[in-house]
Amino acid sequence: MSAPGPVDAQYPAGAPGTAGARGPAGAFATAGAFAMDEDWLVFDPRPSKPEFRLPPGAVDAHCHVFGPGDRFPYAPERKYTPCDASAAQLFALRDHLGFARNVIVQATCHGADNRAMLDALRQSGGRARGVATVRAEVTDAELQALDAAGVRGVRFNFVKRLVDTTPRATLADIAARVAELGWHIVIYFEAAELPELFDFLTALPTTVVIDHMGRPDVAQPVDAAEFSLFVRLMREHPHIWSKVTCPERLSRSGPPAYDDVVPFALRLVETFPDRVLWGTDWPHPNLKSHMPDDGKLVDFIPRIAPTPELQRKLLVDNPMRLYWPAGQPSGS
Ligand code: 0GY
Repeated sequence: MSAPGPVDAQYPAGAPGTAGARGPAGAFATAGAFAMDEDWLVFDPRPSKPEFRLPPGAVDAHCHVFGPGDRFPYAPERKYTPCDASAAQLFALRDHLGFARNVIVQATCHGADNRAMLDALRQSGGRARGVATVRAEVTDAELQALDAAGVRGVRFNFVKRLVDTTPRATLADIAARVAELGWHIVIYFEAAELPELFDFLTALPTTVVIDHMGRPDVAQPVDAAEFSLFVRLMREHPHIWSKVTCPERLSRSGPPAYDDVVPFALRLVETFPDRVLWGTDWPHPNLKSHMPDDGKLVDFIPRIAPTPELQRKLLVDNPMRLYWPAGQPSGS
């Protein structure tokens, strides 16, 4: 970790609605009271305006807020210290890209201290839902309070560079409790872990949403054993969904086309059109090779969801069913 750099420039917004315009405007910061990691890549402060027009009501179903560290300190047990990435910056990006809503996933740098995410939900005026991290000791009253604040899921993280291991029995206990609230479980793991996790995932008592297609090795053919197991998991278990996210994280061929990720995401969108979600993953933690232009990430969507119907399911119908089901007031 190093001293924070003077990354505080103001960026003028481009002409709204202009292809290639740069925005959103506003300062982006370092880690406030903290020093972001020396090799941390800061999100693009002026993403382009996407050429792809998102359908009305589109949901960015995977994004995070970080800090600001001086208000919402990073967790002592964190494995990285990011740059600050505030709710205001996230909502400016939402508007710039043309999304209507966000699903804010608790990031591991905040551990099980959900305050930054909850503050963002409050600021969203009902236009964001949350996925929390909770520990075994969480009380029923605390879970109820999270629910009232707009949390609809918990995240179990198996990526060893991000978290220390939590015993499966503890996770199963948490899963049983949140299932009673109608929440789902978001799972993050590396593809190599799937064989070992398979039975645990299929036994979970509620909807399971897997991050980033289970992180396939996209250098392998889409029909190779590794990704075939992931497809089998979804085919045989209708409670399992996937986020078709993070070409920038998975690609070896690189930006802006991320060609090698297309067959994997396309396979899931076409095979399971009612169980896929899409999100930006802003502010893109722990990328080392490059920082994506979020406008170009949106332009990737029609390559993996080629028809208006698939796009509407991916971006509107599916996330709305999971996070804003009919009958629940949209402002709560
Ligand atoms: C992601 C991916 C990563 C990090 C986190 O919570 C997190 O720290 O999710 C990663 O480093 O791969 O989904 O944002």
